[in-house]
Amino acid sequence: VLDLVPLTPTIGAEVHGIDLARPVEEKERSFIDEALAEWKVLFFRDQELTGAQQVAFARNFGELEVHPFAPHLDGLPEVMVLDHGGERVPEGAYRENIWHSDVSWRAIPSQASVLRAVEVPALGGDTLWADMYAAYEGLSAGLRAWVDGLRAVHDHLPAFAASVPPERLAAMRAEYPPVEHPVVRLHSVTGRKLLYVNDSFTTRIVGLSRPESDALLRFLVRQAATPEYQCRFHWRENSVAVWDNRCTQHYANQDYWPARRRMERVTIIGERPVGPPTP
Ligand SMILES: O=C(O)CCC(=O)C(=O)O
Ligand SMILES: [Fe+2]
Repeated sequence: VLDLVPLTPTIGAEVHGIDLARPVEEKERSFIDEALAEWKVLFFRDQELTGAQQVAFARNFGELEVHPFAPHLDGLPEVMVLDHGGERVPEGAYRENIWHSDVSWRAIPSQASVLRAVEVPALGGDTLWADMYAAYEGLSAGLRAWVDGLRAVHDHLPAFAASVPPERLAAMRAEYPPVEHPVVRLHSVTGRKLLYVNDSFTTRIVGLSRPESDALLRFLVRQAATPEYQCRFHWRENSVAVWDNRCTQHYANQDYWPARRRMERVTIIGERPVGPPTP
């Protein structure tokens, strides 16, 4: 029987009583939909899944994304591979250890992701998620009213510059130029407002001077790093996390070097972010 155990008062819940390898029944799908809307990230333990089964599970929630740059499984372009280990993280390199919302540099960022742990270090390698509704609601009324009407530029270049050769980076930039999104986003399912700027990919607030933009952005992106807004998950092999990529940000802790950690992710396509109506 389906059962849910929250990890914190607002974000993160472990779900028991479902085998993700089997076709999902309608009542299970609506349970997951409702739980995800409320808890923003769901965790499932002991899910032995092939890549194809992970793809089939994720398809229940929408069309799947193929990441334009990341490595994937042979013959399964929807299964992105995150495999780190052996080497110490090079200075400035991006190992998902900066707070972010996945591919916010796309005009249509992801709706949700299904991430499975394939190989985990004996210690460390936890992932943290932040509740970006709570981050928005934690701002003062005066600041909320101001940021409600702002837009910001998102760009993959600063995050990937240190780990991608310059020629390749130029091609990526040409194919995915910077995009603009509202600083405050309305969630299409819950209708709630959330803070939609992140430390990895948001580069500028539109209409402000450079120093104004830098100062405000630094303040806003730091909200995801507030412990009160977070949950933290310790992985075991075959643990699965499903997160709503609209109202959460995440951070993969890189504390396990020189051990290896391998994850596989299937991602569901989202929609163009929409801001609150102008008053
Ligand atoms: O490896 C992780 O725990 C999360 C990595 C990440 O940022 C992602 O899968 O989007
Ligand atoms: Fe990510």
